[in-house]
Formats: sequence, structure tokens, C-alpha cells
Amino acid sequence: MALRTGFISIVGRPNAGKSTLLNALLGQKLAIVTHKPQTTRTRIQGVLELPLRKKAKGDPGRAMSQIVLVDTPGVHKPETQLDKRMMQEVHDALESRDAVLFLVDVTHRLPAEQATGDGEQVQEVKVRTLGQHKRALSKAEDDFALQLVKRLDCPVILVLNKIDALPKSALLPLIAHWTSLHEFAEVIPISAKKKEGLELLLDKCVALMPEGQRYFPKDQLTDQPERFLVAELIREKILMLTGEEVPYATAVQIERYEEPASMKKLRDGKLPVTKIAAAIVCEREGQKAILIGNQGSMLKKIGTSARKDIEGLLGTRVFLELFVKVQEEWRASRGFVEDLDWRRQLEQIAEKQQRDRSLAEQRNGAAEAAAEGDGDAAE
Ligand SMILES: Nc1nc2c(ncn2[C@@H]2O[C@H](COP(=O)(O)OP(=O)(O)OP(=O)(O)O)[C@@H](O)[C@H]2O)c(=O)[nH]1
Ligand SMILES: [Mg+2]
Repeated sequence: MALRTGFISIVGRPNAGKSTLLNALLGQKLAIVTHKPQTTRTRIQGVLELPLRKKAKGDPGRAMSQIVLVDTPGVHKPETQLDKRMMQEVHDALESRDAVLFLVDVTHRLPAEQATGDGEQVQEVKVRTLGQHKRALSKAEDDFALQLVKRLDCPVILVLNKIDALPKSALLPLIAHWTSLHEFAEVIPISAKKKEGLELLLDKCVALMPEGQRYFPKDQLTDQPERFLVAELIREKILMLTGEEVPYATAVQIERYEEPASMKKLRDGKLPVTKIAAAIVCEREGQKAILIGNQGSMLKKIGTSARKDIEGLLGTRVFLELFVKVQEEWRASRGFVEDLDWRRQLEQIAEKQQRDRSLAEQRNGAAEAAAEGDGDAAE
């Protein structure tokens, strides 16, 4: 059987479990995951190599394949420049793809609570009204996300996620509901967290891929350089450790990234060291105070837990230096938001390296010319 290759974008509302699914399919943590919505801000590509599974009794087999999975930010109505950038990332991921996984969090549509007795009536009515309001909001957000996939001309698989948190009897009405709204290529219930239903999902994905050549070398996991994965790990800790507006008003920029010259252990048996300095950018002095914490306690917590994860990722020891900067209303600044994009930062790093190289060449050239001049004078 020939190799099947293609791009599959994972889209859905914030918090649906898109990044959890990407990590589960890859068997490695590539995207950060938190319980807060709008965790992912850029599209993240993960390269999945699947070996051939031969036909057997009751198993049609599976072709050898390379699937490029693309995790995206949650679909939401944009308010700030940052939101617009996030939605642009979703649109970009939908441009170049062979199939799409539309991920739905099944726990969003649990039936309304039932009133239990006279004594609790007032309380129940209140709760129910709030529930109804939430559900109306939720429906508007579902519709908004669905509109995006309705426009696509590629197969869309409906992936009902978090079935571990739903009574089995609630699944069928949900499937009926969603399939009445759109003609999906397949409907697959899964639990990304518990890794249930993933093999079936992969079988369906591979079947939809065209035959072709690999897009990435066999052993490449992602197109995202380590320094940006590091920035994301720091942002994950901020999302987990701070509340209210702070996580949303925060960005992380790597200011210095020095890899060890060799990955060999040092003479004292210790692992080599990667030196990293990162700026945590927030919008207000109040947020800065929260991020630093009492006598630097919060910054220390963020640093310690991020460092552990980064050491695991890089396989070296890590010296991590964090500082907090205020950049007022950065989320409203198009230029700043664009500068945060790692693809753009990579370009800037490459341009700087090119400038440094030409400067060095010019300097060398001038030094050689001066040396030749000296030589001429001496002759
Ligand atoms: N119970 C349960 N929880 C899940 C499952 N998949 C994801 N979650 C949880 O849902 C929350 C959101 O997961 P993410 O993977 O960050 O969701 P996302 O869709 O990437 O979210 P954004 O990046 O904000 O759009 C986390 O708390 C996950 O642990 C699942 O299968 N079952
Ligand atoms: Mg995510």
C-alpha cells in the first residue's frame, strides 16, 4: 500500500480539548493545556508517523501514513487584535488541509437540571434561568464555529470529545443534534484525556488522506523551534497559577536562549545547561504586581514549575531568568501582536543573523584590506 499523507486541522470552540487531542495522538506534549478557555494562541503542527497495519480477520488494515495535525486556537468572536490574530490562525489552518476534525465538548449540552421539590423551587428557577442563558450563549458560539466548517470543501469529521464525563445515554441525542446541523464525513466519540476512541479516529483519518510524499522528515515532530515551546510552557504556568484577567493579558517573549555547546555530561556528571531569559509582558502595573507576587513569590513559583517542564523537554539543566514588563494595552496593538508570532520572530532572528554575518564579513574585508595596505607600504 502506498504512503498516505496530508494535513488535518483540529478546530472547535475554546476548551473543547483540541490541544489535549493533539498531544494524545502524538504521544508527546507539544501544545499547552489548561482548564481555561483560549489557551492556544497560534496554530501548532505535530507530525504523526503511522506504520502500516496489515489486513487481518475483521480488520481492514491501515496504510502507512504521515499526518500533519494542526492544533488551532478556539473559535470565538474576536474583540482585540490578539483575538483577530488568533482567528487568523484558525483561517490559515483551514486554508491548507486535506481534512478537518471539528471537535465538540459533549459536556456543554447536558440536559437542564430538574426541579426536585417545592421547598427548592425558587432556587431552582434561578439556576435554571442562568442555565438557559448559558445554553443560549453556548448555542450562538456553536453556530459561529459551525459556520466556519460549513464553508469547507474537504471532509469534516465530527469528533465528540470528553465522553468520559457524560452518561452514555446522553450521547445518542447529541449525535442526532449535530448530524441534523451538518453532513459530517464521520462521527467519532472520543475521550482525548483517557485516550479512548483514538485508534478508530486515526483509521478514519488515514482513509481520508491522499497518496503522496512525506511533508516532513520521518523523525521530525513539529515545525515549532524549541525556544517557542519553552515560551509556551512558561505561559502555561501563568495560566494555571494566576486568575481573572492576568492570564489573558499576558504574553511571554524569549529574550535570550543559549544552548550548551555539547549535550555531553559535564566532568562532575551533571547535565549541561541551557540559559534562558524570558520577559513576561502584561498590560498594567496591577497585573505586574500579581505576577511578581509578595517578595517575588509568584514569579518564583512560575519559574520553578516552568523550569521543571523545560528541563524535561530539552534534556538539559536550565537556568531560567524571568522578568515582568508592562506594555499598556498590547492586545490592542496590531504591531505588537504580530511581533509575538513565532514564525515572524524566526524571520527576524534569521535577518539579524544575516546582518551580523555581513557586518562581520565587511569588518574582515576591511581588516584584510588594511593588512594588505600595510604590506604594500612595507614593500
Ligand atoms: N473530562 C475530560 N476533559 C478533557 C478531555 N479533553 C480535554 N479535557 C480538558 O478540557 C480542558 C481544555 O483542554 P484543552 O486541550 O486545553 O482545550 P483546547 O480546545 O485546546 O482549548 P483552547 O486552546 O483554549 O481553545 C482541560 O482542562 C483538559 O484537561 C476529555 O476527553 N475528557
Ligand atoms: Mg488549545
